[in-house]
Parts: sequence; C-alpha cells; structure tokens
Amino acid sequence: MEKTWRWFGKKDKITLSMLRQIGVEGIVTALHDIPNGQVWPYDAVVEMRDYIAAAGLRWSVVESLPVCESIKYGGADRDRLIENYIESLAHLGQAGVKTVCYNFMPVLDWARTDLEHPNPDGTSSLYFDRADFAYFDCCILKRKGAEADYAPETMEQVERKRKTMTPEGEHKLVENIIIKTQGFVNGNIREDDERPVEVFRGLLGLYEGITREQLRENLRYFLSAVMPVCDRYGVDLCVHPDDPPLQILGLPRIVSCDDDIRWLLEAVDNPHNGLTFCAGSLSAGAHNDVPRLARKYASRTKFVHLRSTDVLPNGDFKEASHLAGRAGIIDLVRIFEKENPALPMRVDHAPLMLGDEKMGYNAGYSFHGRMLALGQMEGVMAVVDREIAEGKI
Ligand code: DNO
Repeated sequence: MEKTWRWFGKKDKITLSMLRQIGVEGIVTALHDIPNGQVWPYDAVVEMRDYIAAAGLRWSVVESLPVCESIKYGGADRDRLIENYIESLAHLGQAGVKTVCYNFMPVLDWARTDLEHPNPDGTSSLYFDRADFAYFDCCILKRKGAEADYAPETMEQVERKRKTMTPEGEHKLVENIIIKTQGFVNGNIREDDERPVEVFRGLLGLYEGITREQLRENLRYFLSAVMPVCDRYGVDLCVHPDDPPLQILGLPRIVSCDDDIRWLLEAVDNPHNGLTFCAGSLSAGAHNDVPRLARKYASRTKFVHLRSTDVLPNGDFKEASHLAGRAGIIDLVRIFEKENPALPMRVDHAPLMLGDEKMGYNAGYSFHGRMLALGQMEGVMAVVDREIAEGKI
C-alpha cells in the first residue's frame, strides 16, 4: 500500500520535508481554511497539489471534504450545498486528486473522553470511558431521556462521579468530547466558542425526529446526486465508518457494522461509492470481526486507516498498539496488499511519546507515535510482500 500521512496544511508543525525523511509517499489533507459548505476553488486545489508535489510527495487523498449537517438531516438548503460539493469534487477531479474521504456521522465525528490516558510505559493514548461519556451526556448536556441509553452499572458510576466531579473535571470533558477532537475535523465547534455546550445542544436539536431510516435515505440522496461527477472525473468517494461504531447521544449512526456497509454500497451501486476501511473505528465495536469485513469489502475499499483498539468488558475502549488489539492488522495488510498494492493507507491515533505531549498536535496525530506506527506498518508490509512474491499467501 502507499504510505500516506495526514498533514494539516502549511500551519502543521510537522513539515513535508520531515515526512519525506521518514518514508512517507503520499499526503492526506484538506483545504482546512475553507469553511464547510463553500466550494473549494480550482486554483486553491492546484496550489495545494503543487505545494505538496514540490516537496517530492503527492496529494493522494482528501480527508475530508466535509458533508454539511444540513445534507445529513435533510435541511432546506441541502440541494444548494450538494451543488457546492459537486463543484468541489469536479475541481479535485480536474486537478487529479481522485480519492475523497467523508463521513456521515451526525454532529459528533469521532468520540473520546480522555486524550492523554497514561500507559504503564510512560506514553499516553486516547481513551473512551463509557461512564465519563454518560456523565457528559446526562449531567453536562442534560439530554432528555439520556439515562435510558446506559446500563444500570454505568449509571451507578455516573452517580458516584456526580459526588466528586469538579468544575475543572467537567470543563476537561467538554474540551475533550466536543472541542479538541472536533475542532480540526469539522467546523461545528470552534476552539473559541464561548458556549460550546449550547452550540452543541443546538446541533443535536437539528436531528430531532430524524430516524436511522431517514438518515439512510439522506445518504442515498447525497450519493445519488454526487455519483455523476465522480463518474465523469474518476473520483472515488469513500465513507469513513462511525467512530465508535455505536449509537451515541440519541443520534442515529449508519456506518457501524457489516449490514450498514452492505446497505450503503448496494444502495448506490457504483464503483466510485467506496469505503474508507478504518480498522480502528470498526474494531471499537465488539460486534465487528474486522478481518472478515476487510475480506468482504476489499474491492470497494479506496483508503485504509491502520490502527487498532482494545474493547474492555465495561464498554470502555482504548487505542492499542498497531501490532496488537482486535483489528488484526497483520491480516488486514495481507488482505489489502493482495487486493491492491497501490491503495493509500495511513496510521493514526498513535500514542504521545518522547515529547509529543508538549507540541500541541491535534488529538491523535502525534509525530513520534505515528512515526513509530508507520515504521511498524512498513515492516509488516515488507514481510507480507515477500509472502506474496513467494506465493505463500
Ligand atoms: C479522526 C478521524 C476522523 C476522520 C473523519 C473523516 O481521527 O479518523 O475525524 O477524519 O471522520 O471524515
């Protein structure tokens, strides 16, 4: 697979020349300065493409071209926003940037409660603590009926937390769940929003009455509208699975399991309607057998995220080493290297280590941690390529 790296543009502290030195081949990025919903101008796309090329790399994947909430819940202005999306796709296609990742998760993209969960070896990782999340939902957001979504044991933990929680502790949860994990991936909540919880409640309100079926129909509507431009320019769209692949905050989530993936690929049966195989997200659902999903959907996979998680009996999950956990990455590399050795892959959500924690990187996107993980993946790929060349697999 092509070794790619998520890079956040010219302001990223990790420069393209650093990435060249560690063996990165392709860049995964977006035009982060353009607000969601606006057209990405052709000239801006070309400028970014050429900037990356001048460093000896190529712009392999767009992550993400964000889908506005209104397209997801079916708002009055969705057709206009879809037209803008189509125009951006055309500009990307004309410029030769032909793999575009997006997601269809309402309001909240990925969810974590702790961004620096200490590991015994002195590094730290991202962590999802179910009781902390329930505390955020029931006691900070105060979502109506939230209590009913959690097991009695979780609610007992929430009650215990209620007695000891400090304002700082609450602030940290808000920061982790709706600011630091979201700010850089979508424009819903900004670092400088004064009342992030209220903004967030407003966003949740937009989905009142939107069922799973309705959200599916809105995804079908969106995909049907954008496929012609993908056909015209040979652009592959690839949906990112829900992270975690579970219902949260009373919102429908529709890319969480085998059935969901099958539904979305069949609903608009076009080879450009593809999947971002995020092994980490899928692995965080105990219902998912990740290598089995990879075997089943390899031919519709356009982009691979290699990472892994451990799911704990109480519903918590934590990021695992890229060589361990329940994603089964060694098998995934075997499957995808055989399917298509040109498939772009990237690692993410690696630990903070060796000073990463002082650098203010976006959550999950450390330098040393990702560099180590990329090296591990490179090693696995070298072994697998030899297995393939020798006809062993
Ligand atoms: C988190 C990422 C996601 C992903 C988007 C794609 O680290 O994996 O935010 O980029 O969901 O649209």
